[in-house]
Amino acid sequence: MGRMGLPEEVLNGNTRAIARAISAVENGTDQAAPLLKALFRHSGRAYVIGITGAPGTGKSSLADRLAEYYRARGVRVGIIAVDPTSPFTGGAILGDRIRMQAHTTDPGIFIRSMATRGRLGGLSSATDDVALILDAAGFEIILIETVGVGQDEVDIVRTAHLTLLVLVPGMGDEIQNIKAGVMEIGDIFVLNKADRDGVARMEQELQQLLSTSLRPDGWSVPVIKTVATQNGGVGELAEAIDRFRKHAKTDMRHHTLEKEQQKLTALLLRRLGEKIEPLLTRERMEEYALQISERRRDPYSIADEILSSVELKGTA
Ligand SMILES: Nc1nc2c(ncn2[C@@H]2O[C@H](COP(=O)(O)OP(=O)(O)O)[C@@H](O)[C@H]2O)c(=O)[nH]1
Ligand SMILES: [Mg+2]
Repeated sequence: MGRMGLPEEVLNGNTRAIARAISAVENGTDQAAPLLKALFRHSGRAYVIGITGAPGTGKSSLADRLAEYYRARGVRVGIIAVDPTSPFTGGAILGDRIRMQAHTTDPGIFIRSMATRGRLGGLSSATDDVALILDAAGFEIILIETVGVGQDEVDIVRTAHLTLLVLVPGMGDEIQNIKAGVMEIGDIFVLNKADRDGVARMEQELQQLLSTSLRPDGWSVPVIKTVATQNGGVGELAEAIDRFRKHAKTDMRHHTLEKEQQKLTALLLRRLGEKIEPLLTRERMEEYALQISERRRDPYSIADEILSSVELKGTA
C-alpha cells in the first residue's frame, strides 16, 4: 500500500482500501474511530437512498437496475445491503457475492453486504459509518438496501435522504398490517413486479391510502410501477428520485439538520451500548433477574449501579 495511509487510499477511491475501511468499522477495530474522523470532512456530497420492503419484493433487483441507470450516466454508485437478521445463514450475502462479481470490473460501483453483530441499536449507526466511507471515497449515489420492514430497517433508512418503499401486487391485505411508521418512511412507493396480476388494483389501493395522508413537507408520495427483471419503469423511478431531491432542496437545511440529529443520537446510543454490553454478561443478568423477581433489589438501583460503573469518556 506504499506510504499512503488508509484514509488517503479511501479518498483516492482504492477499492481494496475501501473494503478494509468498512471491515474496520464493522469489526469495531481501533483503526475505525481515527479513520472516520479523518474522512468526515471529505464527506457530505453523496445522496443516500434507502430501499426497504418485505423480503422478495425485488429490492436487490431494483438496486442493481438503478445502479446501472446511474452508471450509464457516469455517476459512481455504492450499494450497501444490510441484513440485520442473519449474519451466518448467508442467503442474502451469497446473492450479493454473485452481484459483486457481475460488477467487479467497474471501479465506479461498490457493493457490500453488512450483517449485524447484535449490538444494542448499533446497526443503523454502523450503516451511517459505511455510507460515510463510501461518500468520502467519491460515490455520489449510495443505495442502502434492507432485508425487511421491521424497526431495524426503519432506523436504517431514517438517516437516508430519500427512501423507496418497495411493494408488490397482492399485498393489499398486508398494507393494512404494515405499521403506519413504515408507510410514513416511504418518500416514493415502488410497485414492483408490475408484470403480475393485480397491479391496477394494488395501485388503486396505494393511491387511496396516500390520498388520506398529508405530509408536512408538502411532498405528495408518488407510486411508480416497475418491472425490475425487465428494467421496466427504472427511468420513471430515477425521475421521481430527482424530483424529490429537488423538492427537498428547498427545505434542505432543515432536512439536513434533522438527519444529522438522528445520526448523532444513533451514534451516541451505539457507543453507550458498546460500553454497557460487556457488563451485561449472562451470569450477571441472571443474578439481577433473580434479585429483582425476589424483590431483594429494584431494577432502578441496579441500572444506577451499572451506569455508574461505566467509563463514559470517548476512546479516541
Ligand atoms: N416477475 C417479476 N419478478 C421479479 C421482479 N423483480 C424481481 N423479481 C424476482 O423476485 C425475486 C426476489 O427479488 P430480489 O431482488 O432478490 O428481492 P429482495 O429480497 O427484495 O432483494 C427474484 O427471483 C427476482 O428475479 C419483477 O419486476 N417481476
Ligand atoms: Mg435483497
